[in-house]
Amino acid sequence: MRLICYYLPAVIFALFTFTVDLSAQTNESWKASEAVIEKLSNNRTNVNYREEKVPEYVLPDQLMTVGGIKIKNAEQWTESRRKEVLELFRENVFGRVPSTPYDKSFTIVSKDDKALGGLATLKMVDITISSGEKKLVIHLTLFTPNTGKPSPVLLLIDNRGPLNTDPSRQKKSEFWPVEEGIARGYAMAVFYNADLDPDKFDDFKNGIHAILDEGTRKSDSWGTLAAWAWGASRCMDYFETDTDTDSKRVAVIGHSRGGKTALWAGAEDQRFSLVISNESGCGGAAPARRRFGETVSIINTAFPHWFCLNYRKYIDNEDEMPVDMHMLLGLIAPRSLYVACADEDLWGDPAGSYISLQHSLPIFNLFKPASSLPALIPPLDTPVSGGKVGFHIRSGDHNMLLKDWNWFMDFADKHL
Ligand code: GTR
Repeated sequence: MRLICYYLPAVIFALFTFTVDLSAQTNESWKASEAVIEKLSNNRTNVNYREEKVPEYVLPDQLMTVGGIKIKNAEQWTESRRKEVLELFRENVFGRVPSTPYDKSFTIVSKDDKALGGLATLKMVDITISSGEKKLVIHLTLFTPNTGKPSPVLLLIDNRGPLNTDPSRQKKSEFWPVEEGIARGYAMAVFYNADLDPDKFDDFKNGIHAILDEGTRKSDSWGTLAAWAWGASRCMDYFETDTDTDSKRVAVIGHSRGGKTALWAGAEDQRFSLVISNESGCGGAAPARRRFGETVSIINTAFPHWFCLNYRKYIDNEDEMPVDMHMLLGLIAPRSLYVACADEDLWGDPAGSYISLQHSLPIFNLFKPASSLPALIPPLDTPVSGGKVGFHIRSGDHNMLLKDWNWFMDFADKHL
């Protein structure tokens, strides 16, 4: 489908940003290091890491309906355009959740109310999804601070395997800093994405697909990222039943493929009041049209199971997408959104992720309080936030570290 509703301010803004990036040699604004560009460009000669080689592009108008009506207020957004944009992402990027009925049940498999030296309660919860004879278990690990009242929750979509999220806390990883989260008053929750669907191209015959998919696969059937996002919502179902957690204050967090998933979970499920997406890149916060770092072509080739089949229509054809990722970010409004990137992770397009966030502001600003961001990309290791949105670029490589979490929690302190 071709959108004719491109608009002039977006062109001016894109040109302005392009100019800014080229001239942003000062300490005031982040710019990728030449050494990193060189190294990455040598490693993958067919990938663009240079700002000056970003093609001209025009982002779709997030506030113009397919029928050509300009959205002017929050009510119009919520009642018409938001639903339309959500459908466009289901149809063209992530795929649709099947409507197959299912049952779910929660079993607290173990409970230790003296975890972390008595500071927290640890619950291991089995979330069982069943349809007829078939069933699947999502293993949720949940630490809640022993404060005697419901706590806000930071729910991590773990794409790195259980070794990073050891409930016994013998093995600690900065990827999931439970002790620091509990000390700041947060319930720390995690589930392993592969419980929903193994991270491989296997014809959608296992995981939740084996339970809920019916008939032959369609061009808009859900992919693996959508299955993981659906799993985050089932964890939310559980939080609604647990008096140690405050289900009105739950953040969903993910890194990289988990960051793409967190964004989609927050778009699909408005019960999440904060979304934190770390280095989500292509298919996450980075605009497809910039073709910077990982592209629609590369991601569909390397990870053909992540998205719906329709997404392949945009391989080397990004300008025909009826959406771009600023609109995915806008689907989080009026809730809170934090986007994080890493200096050396040009594969994930930090500059592009900031551009997306800036272009999502017209959606956030249909609501009060107003959201704003500096015109220039902020300097390294300098979080910025305004209204409902926040952003940082951390020094170093592709990862999610305690430093990132501390900035996430600073933002969450104000927004959860
Ligand atoms: C890469 C992939 C990225 C990102 C990353 C990760 O190989 O190209 O899109 O998701 O993996 O999840 O760490």
